Amino acid sequence: MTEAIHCIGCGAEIQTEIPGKLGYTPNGALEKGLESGEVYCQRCFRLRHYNDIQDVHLTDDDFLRLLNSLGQEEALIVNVVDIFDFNGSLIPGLHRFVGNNPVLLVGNKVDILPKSLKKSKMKQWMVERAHEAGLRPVDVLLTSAKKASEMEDLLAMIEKYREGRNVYVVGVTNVGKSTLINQIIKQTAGVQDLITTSQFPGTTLDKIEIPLDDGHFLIDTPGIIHRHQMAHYLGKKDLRIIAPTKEIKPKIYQLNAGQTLFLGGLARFDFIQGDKSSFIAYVSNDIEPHRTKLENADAFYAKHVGGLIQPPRVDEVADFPELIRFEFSIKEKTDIVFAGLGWITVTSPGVVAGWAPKGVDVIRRKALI
Ligand SMILES: Nc1nc2c(ncn2[C@@H]2O[C@H](COP(=O)(O)OP(=O)(O)OP(=O)(O)O)[C@@H](O)[C@H]2O)c(=O)[nH]1
Ligand SMILES: [Mg+2]
Repeated sequence: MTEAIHCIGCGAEIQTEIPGKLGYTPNGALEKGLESGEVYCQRCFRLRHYNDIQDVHLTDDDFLRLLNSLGQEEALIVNVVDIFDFNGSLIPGLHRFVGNNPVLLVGNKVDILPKSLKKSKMKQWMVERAHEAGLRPVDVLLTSAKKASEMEDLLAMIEKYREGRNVYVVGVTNVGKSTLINQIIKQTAGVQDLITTSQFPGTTLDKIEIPLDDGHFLIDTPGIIHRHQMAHYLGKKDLRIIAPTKEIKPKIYQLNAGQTLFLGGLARFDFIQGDKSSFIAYVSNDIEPHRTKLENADAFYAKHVGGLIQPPRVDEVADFPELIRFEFSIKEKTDIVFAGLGWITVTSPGVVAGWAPKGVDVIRRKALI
């Protein structure tokens, strides 16, 4: 039997039989790929050239099987999280899966956080949250895979902690694992954009092994998809809007009790009780907040969602879940986080409510900034 060929872009096993199924590659493309030494499947080809995503289904079981195998091997685990969506990008139970292997915690996408945020404070905050989740990272690093910042530090840390072992890069979908590995490949081998990346969840489909110079491997892995994240409920065009690509400009609002702030039509924030104070919205610059009276908010939403307040776009409103309300009593400076969308910082005591599409989490956390 010949050895299976895997797509260098997403890791899927290449097959030439069933179009539309995982790993499908037309015969001609396969031959060309074999000649050049880089075989890409049709899905990767479309994604890379036309930014067009073809849905395939990976189950959480596949992902858990992969995670389970991590504890059975001696390796360095690089856990990448999206610092814009920290809580949403922690893998539940990761500390149990990795066994005794060291974990290096990498907070990626630092380029979109406001510059006013001190890196040392951010790292400290990440360590605290990791400890709460039972994870004891050997070290913490902030990176921007997109801007290629801190790549030398990352490489040095990987070398320091891997001690001649394989390196597994793990994390939930869309945190930037593949983009990060592409930067490493670019720095060390000069090859650009080898692995397929995209703004859609579920890009990498199987392990991708990149040889290191001592015979070991740097391994990209598919990310688990968190169903409670906003990305799951939006169309492709809206996804582009909610994922911030540039440094977030915080928007400050002076609100009185009895006022409501809509984040596009995606989420809603009610200030129910408390003295007039400042509220700071940290969401993609492309999402426009709208202020209304709390007593009119239901009617306002029903009338304007898909129109004055978007996303969702008008043709997606019908499929968009209703907003569900979570109430919080605030004592200290707190962030109300809308999973995958961003957060609103509440600066003084009071009672507030956060609303998100049914299925999406709204949580509170100690203020980050
Ligand atoms: N702003 C910003 N965006 C980033 C950064 N790194 C990655 N991205 C973007 O995040 C999206 C997801 O990147 P990927 O590298 O495909 O993410 P992944 O973790 O490999 O995702 P899966 O393969 O689905 O598990 C892409 O649109 C990237 O351009 C970063 O440092 N900053
Ligand atoms: Mg990937």
